[in-house]
Amino acid sequence: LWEKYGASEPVDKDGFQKSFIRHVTTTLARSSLNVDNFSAYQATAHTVRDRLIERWNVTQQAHTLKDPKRVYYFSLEFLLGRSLDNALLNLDLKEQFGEGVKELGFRMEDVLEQEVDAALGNGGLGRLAACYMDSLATLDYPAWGYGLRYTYGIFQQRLKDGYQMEFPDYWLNFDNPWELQRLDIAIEIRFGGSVSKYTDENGHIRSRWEGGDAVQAVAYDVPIPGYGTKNCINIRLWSSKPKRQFDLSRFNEGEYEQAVQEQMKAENITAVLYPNDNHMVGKELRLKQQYFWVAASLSDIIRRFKKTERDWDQFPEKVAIQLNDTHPTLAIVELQRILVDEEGLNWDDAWDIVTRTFAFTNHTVLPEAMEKWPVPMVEYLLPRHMQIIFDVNLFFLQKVEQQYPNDRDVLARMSIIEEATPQFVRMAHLAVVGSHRVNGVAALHSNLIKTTIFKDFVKYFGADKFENKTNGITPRRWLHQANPKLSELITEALGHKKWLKDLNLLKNLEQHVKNKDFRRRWIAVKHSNKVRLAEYIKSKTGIDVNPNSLFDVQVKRIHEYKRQFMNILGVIHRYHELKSLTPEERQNVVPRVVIFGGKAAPGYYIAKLVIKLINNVSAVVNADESIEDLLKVVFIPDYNVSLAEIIIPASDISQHISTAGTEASGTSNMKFVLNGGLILGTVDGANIEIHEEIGDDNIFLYRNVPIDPALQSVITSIETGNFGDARIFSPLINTLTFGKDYYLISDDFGSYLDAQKLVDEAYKDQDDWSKKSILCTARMGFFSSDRAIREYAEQIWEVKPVPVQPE
Ligand code: 26M
Repeated sequence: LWEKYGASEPVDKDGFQKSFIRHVTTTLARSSLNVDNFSAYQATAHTVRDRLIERWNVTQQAHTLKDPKRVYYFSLEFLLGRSLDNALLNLDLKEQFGEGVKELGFRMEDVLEQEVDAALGNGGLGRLAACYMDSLATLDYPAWGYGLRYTYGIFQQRLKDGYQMEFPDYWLNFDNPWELQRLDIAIEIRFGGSVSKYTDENGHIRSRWEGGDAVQAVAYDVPIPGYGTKNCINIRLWSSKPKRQFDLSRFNEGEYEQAVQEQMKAENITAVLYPNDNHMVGKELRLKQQYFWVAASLSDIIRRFKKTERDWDQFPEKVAIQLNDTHPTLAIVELQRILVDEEGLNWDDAWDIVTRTFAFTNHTVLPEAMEKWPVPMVEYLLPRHMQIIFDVNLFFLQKVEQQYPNDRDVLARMSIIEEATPQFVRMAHLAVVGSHRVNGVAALHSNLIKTTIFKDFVKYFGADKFENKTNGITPRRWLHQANPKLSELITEALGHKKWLKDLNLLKNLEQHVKNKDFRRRWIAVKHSNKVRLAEYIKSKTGIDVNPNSLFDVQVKRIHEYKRQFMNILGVIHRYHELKSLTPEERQNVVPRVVIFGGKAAPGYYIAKLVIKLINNVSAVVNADESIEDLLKVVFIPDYNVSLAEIIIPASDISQHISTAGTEASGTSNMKFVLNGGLILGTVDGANIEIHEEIGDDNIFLYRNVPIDPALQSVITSIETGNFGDARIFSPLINTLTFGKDYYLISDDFGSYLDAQKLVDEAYKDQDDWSKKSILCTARMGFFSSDRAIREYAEQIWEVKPVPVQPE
């Protein structure tokens, strides 16, 4: 019967329509007269979901049979965005299903627009995890992601009077076709309680963690299809629920209501994504999230491992766990606890298994982003883990002392415990000590961590433990999906689609640079993407922008180190200059549209003030008829993955102007260049490697030089009240003048303006610009996340692809 009825449904146009109608009728319980765009989206999504589930089953079955070493990517954030278009393209169903949708009376664009983003991440780190899942699936790796299923994703941003307002992102309001609920997979997670000692049958003294409160972790699986393969991997997201059974004594004591109230608190754990990017907040609930997540994930992995009845010492030969930043560091402690307390291994054997299992990626050197947790808080929530951390530290420091006798300073510097009042646990130190590999995310950053925050550890463990894995992005979403016209042009020019799986093949575009017609078509694609963005800007902000202008874009989280402030100061300077030009001089000006987008953490006062300044400048400049189309300033609200897919392909120049040494990598820089946009940037993060790949002529990098007088007149202008009430901006101005100007805006302003002049000059020669643009795209092969994932797989995880057999 399984053979007779279990075959998958056909994926042609007819098969699609049949399934669509079945889902409208049964899943949505609607009639043919009652199908709006949203219902059409749901029915299409469910049809695709069915296909995904088939692949998911086949893949997981193949992996179970083969039992290869698997890799588990632990990330508190997966910033997936929308799934429908991506799944249609990766499964190569877009054409058939598109026709099917059209015949049913809908436009595919409208249908795709209905989907809400899965925004379970803040920015770079979360989106990187999503790109890596796409590459793991595409390259046939036996991989799973583990994360949390937040009820509320990153907040929605709206503007009121130029100020950021935050609104809850209740993304599960309607059903989510991209997840499979697994009510059968529910794991109890304990908090609090106490530790008791006992003597086991061999006379060894052991510890037992008892009491406390327990909640349940319920699994939700998100299938991730690869491109051009049957492989479909899984992201398992945990949701917190009350235990099914609760404290009966409470009932007996007549405290039913209170007992129910207690249970309801369980749901808080996975309620909300913390909206801080590159900033540590020491909230107890955040620590609970971290433990809840790693404990559930490890228990799941261990259950899978135990089915094969292997010895524990083979665990690292079957399991590689990658820690996406320090957020999952407690997994190191939890595995040690399970091995020692529950499985009865001795400490050293257990620790050897632990360190061979984990590897750790660092994403930042900013001091305020380094995770550290107060010892009393850890002790209270996780008493046994706190003991283990102290023991790990003790044994570690004993070995350090052997290597450097009588050097008390080195012990204090390297200790996992910061000796303050109260004491703190330094999660980065714990992650380094508990992993066999540590990596940074771009060449400069990886060198920086070796010479600064991890300097002592490099000396102690040896340099081989520390590696670079330059970030990458998936060309499927960030070119093929976001820029279909450019993708088509590239495929036509190269004569194949293989470049989507082997991005180095884009090199062959270089030979088309000399073809005038190709250049013309290349520019035409960029222009149509700019028209698309101009329409979006008009519809959301009411601002008219001319698509013939130079589109200058800075979209990313708002943070002082990223220096959106410097950008807007530069815009004010440009505005002043424009106003002083004679009519003849104006003839020579390149019209510009300066586009900003990005969220500020809700508690980040200065970042929010930058948004307000941008909006005030926008209001003044856009209303000034005397400068016509020569300058427009736009802040696009609620920047997210779906918006990035519209903005990035429309950019002529984008800004990546962090203070040197602060942006670990940046990944949007790669997305812009891949889409034929040039970049204006500082010598920082992955900008350096992008420069190496694409060459001097195709990037505008600038270096630090001493303070510039132009900055003073801009500041004076704000202080005079030219951009609204000057008083509200004084804290922002103070960061430059009274403070330390920590992010060096004053030092870099002059050279920044010089670089902007070069951009204007270069843009005047449109034909030459088109050559630069083509070369940019052609030389971006290195920045595919496929390359990055292969490096991780071969050099850190030692996992091999497991191709899923074609049916
Ligand atoms: C930590 C504690 C409490 C609450 C939130 C956090 C937290 C959340 C996100 C800390 C950092 C978070 O993300 C940092 C991040 O996105 N870093 C970026 O990582 C990218 C991928 O490697 C790099 O390209 C960026 O340069 C880097 O800033």
